[in-house]
Amino acid sequence: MAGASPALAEREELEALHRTMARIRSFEKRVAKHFRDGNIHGFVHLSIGQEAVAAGACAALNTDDYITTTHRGHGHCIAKGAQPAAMMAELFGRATGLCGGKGGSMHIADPSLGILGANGIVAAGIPLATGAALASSVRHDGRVAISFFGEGAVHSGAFHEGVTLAVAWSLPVVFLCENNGYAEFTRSDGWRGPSLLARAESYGMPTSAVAGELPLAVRDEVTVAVDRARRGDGPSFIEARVNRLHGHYEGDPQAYRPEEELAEAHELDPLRRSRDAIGRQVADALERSAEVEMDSAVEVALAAPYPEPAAVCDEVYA
Ligand SMILES: Cc1ncc(C[n+]2csc(CCOP(=O)(O)OP(=O)(O)O)c2C)c(N)n1
Ligand SMILES: [Mg+2]
Repeated sequence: MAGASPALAEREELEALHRTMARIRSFEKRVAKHFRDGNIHGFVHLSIGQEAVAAGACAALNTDDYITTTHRGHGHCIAKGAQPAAMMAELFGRATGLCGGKGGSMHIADPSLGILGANGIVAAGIPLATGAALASSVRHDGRVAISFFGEGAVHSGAFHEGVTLAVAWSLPVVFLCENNGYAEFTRSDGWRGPSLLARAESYGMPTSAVAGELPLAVRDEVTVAVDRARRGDGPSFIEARVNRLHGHYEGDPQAYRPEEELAEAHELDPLRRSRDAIGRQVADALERSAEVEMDSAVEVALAAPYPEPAAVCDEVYA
């Protein structure tokens, strides 16, 4: 707000970030319930516990900037502006879904908002974001791309290829790695050789780490990388350390996780932290409004028709 004191401005920013996180959490709580009840088919992977990264990072972007995301992408899409009712309809397989009900959770996309897609293939969004950044650089249109991915993705050839090209051509892309400590059911601290950041640094781009439960810190760190990319100074790599509070997929009982570790992860729940920062009353109001919005998203989605059988091959390219 023009003329607002820095403390007031920061408070308003924190509230806006809490609102985004609450919307993501409410959306995914409903997805968990309807998956359990058998109303959603296929696999769903929730980002409960990781909302601050989506909220903070997308707050550093413009509407026409790009993102690519992963199998765990609901939060990134909501934070980038996707309509929850259309996302929910997609998960329920309805014709009004963002992909006409044919994609589901792992293929949510909305190109009109620069959301180039969730992706069931680990690391596949990295070269896509690099490609979008190449298009921006050729067109000189000032758009920046963020690629969200997990730490499991850095073992993939697609990571190496995407990052190498982005550095070589100084492309406007931010590689945002959400390190939640697990790739499926395997702890990620078992690899030999250099650390994640040292490995990323070896490609020749700036790297940094941020506490992924603090949305304002994420926003500030990502803003530095986005500004750099927009200036034409090339890509950056950010590691956001986060905690995944649910299983790898819904229904995963997480028997492989020690109880104390999960308890510590809950201590770092970003919404809990943020509630402390903005106060209970404000947080309650924001969370209630998110619940109402997401109840309505479910209601609208459930009332929508399934795609016509005759449309089964429409928009299918392979
Ligand atoms: C190319 C490829 N290999 C393997 C898989 C199976 N798989 C799905 S998610 C996943 C782990 C990903 O871990 P991470 O990148 O850390 O993301 P997180 O699930 O922790 O968010 C794997 C191996 C896949 N989908 N695609
Ligand atoms: Mg992981």
